[in-house]
Amino acid sequence: MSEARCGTVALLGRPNAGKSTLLNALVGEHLAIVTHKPQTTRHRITGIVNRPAGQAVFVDTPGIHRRRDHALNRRLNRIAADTREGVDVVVMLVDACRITDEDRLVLEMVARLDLPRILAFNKIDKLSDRSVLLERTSELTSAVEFDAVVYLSASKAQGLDDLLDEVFRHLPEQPPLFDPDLFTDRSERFLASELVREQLMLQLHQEIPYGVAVQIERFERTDSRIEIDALILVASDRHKGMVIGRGGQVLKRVGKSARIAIGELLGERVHLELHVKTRADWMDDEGALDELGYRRDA
Ligand SMILES: Nc1nc2c(ncn2[C@@H]2O[C@H](COP(=O)(O)OP(=O)(O)OP(=O)(O)O)[C@@H](O)[C@H]2O)c(=O)[nH]1
Ligand SMILES: [Mg+2]
Repeated sequence: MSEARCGTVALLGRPNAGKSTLLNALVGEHLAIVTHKPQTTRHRITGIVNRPAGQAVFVDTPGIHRRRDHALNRRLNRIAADTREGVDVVVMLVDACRITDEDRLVLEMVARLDLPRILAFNKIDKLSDRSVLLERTSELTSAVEFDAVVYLSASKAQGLDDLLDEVFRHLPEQPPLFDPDLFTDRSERFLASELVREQLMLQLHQEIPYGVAVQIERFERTDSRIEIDALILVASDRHKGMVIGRGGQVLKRVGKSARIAIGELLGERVHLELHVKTRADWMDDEGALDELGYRRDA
């Protein structure tokens, strides 16, 4: 009988390809935030997947994109591009419905990594005609050699075992890196801040969601619940007004949905207080970006 395998798997792809949805489907928890808006993920997030074959430690990354308008956007690309330390396998995820210039940018990046590569087409549930996959597969695999190609739907949990089979085939034989009871290496504080940001991204419009960041100021367990104070940073006073909303309605909705999501993830009762503060143009302030943890080495 062969020994169990274990290793780290980087998920790379353009914004909106479905990387975070895939991470959540593999782990079975709402670990990484997901929205229909591009550039939702801003940090590397580890999701630990245990199977009889071994342990695969997936790393979700920010979408690789062409926007260069803020220091934040440039950092997001670097966070993704620098995901190679300790990585054993790279999965390039594409939206099967269309291949874009940003996918080609990811392809160039993946080609430079001297690692086993898997090409994964996501969202196949949206394709009425699957014959287009042949052409799209040959476009990408003629540019770069892949060790395997898989087709899946992250949101419908289809094709996940095919992906895992290929992943485990390329992982080294070694004991698990993490305690099998863990599903991430991220702290509860971090997960809570992200679930607040997810609601802000979903409930705000146009450019405002991109100018919002969340910091947890207090995270305390009492006998009966977790008490959390979160600070929402916005880039201007105008945005502050929109985050609060008329009569505080927007903030109230965000707070309620985030409280429920945090409670579900952590399996405990949660009390959540939200505060909003303007920090002018923080997305272009390198000091603020460091403080908020948007670091390449994080
Ligand atoms: N129909 C369908 N939609 C999907 C699938 N996977 C993801 N989506 C949707 O695609 C959108 C983007 O998903 P995310 O998981 O946030 O994408 P991402 O690659 O993490 O995006 P960034 O964090 O911005 O880089 C969301 O609206 C998802 O619900 C799928 O398999 N099928
Ligand atoms: Mg994401």
